[in-house]
This record gives sequence, C-alpha cells and structure tokens, in this order.
Amino acid sequence: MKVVSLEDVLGTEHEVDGGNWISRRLIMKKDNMGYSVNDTIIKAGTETHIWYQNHLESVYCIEGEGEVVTLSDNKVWPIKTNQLYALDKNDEHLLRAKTDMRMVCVFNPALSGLEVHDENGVYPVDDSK
Ligand code: 9YT
Repeated sequence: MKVVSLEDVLGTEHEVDGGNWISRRLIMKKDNMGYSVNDTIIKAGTETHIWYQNHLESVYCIEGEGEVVTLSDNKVWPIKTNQLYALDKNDEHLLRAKTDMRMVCVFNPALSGLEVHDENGVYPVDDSK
C-alpha cells in the first residue's frame, strides 16, 4: 500500500515541463503497477501534436475545456470537465486546450516518469528493468 500526494512530486524530477504541458508523475514504472498515472496541466491556448505509438493512454479531464483532433479522419472531439478520452488505437492527434485543462493520464505500459515528447509527439519504449 502506498499513498502519493501531489505535493510529493512538485519541484522534483517527476514534475516534467513539456512546454505546452506540465506533467506530475504520480505512479511510474518503478511502482510495478503495470501502468502509470500522471496529473497533467495542459496550458490554455496551446495545440500539441501527440502520437503515442508505443503506449495506450486514457485521459480524464477533471477541469477545463478543449478538443482533440484525430488525424486519421480529421474528426474533432470536444472535451470538457468530467469527460475521458481513450487513445485505444494509438491515435495520432492534436490536443487543443481552450482553457487550462487538468487531466488524469493513465499509460500502459508505464512511463519511467522522466519522458518528454520527441519531435513526433512520441514517448520511447522504456526497455529498462
Ligand atoms: C493529455 C496528454 O497526453 N498530455 C501530454 C502529456 C502526457 N499526458 C503526460 O506525460 O502526462
């Protein structure tokens, strides 16, 4: 059993600044849960290109408003507080934040906790034990 507070992560290497977003990594690979959990703020007015080719992600919006555009079909998915989107096909997408958006992000497989996107919006596979 463990309890993690957001305050435990703030100001550490597990509070990761991705430019358009700040991700606070609460549960990581080292915790051996098989997934990771982040509390992420997406900054108002930003558009981020993301393509998690190596991960599935569920994103639960607990505050704010924006939209996701899936690039395979150019479909626009409005997202507001209390809505979750699941990238169940490793969907390449744009994330646009109208206001600051606070998101609870669950990744499978787990992130090591230090990742930032590469130039294609991808996180690498973490092969380390
Ligand atoms: C919602 C989203 O994918 N934002 C980018 C950051 C990522 N979720 C993370 O590392 O928390």
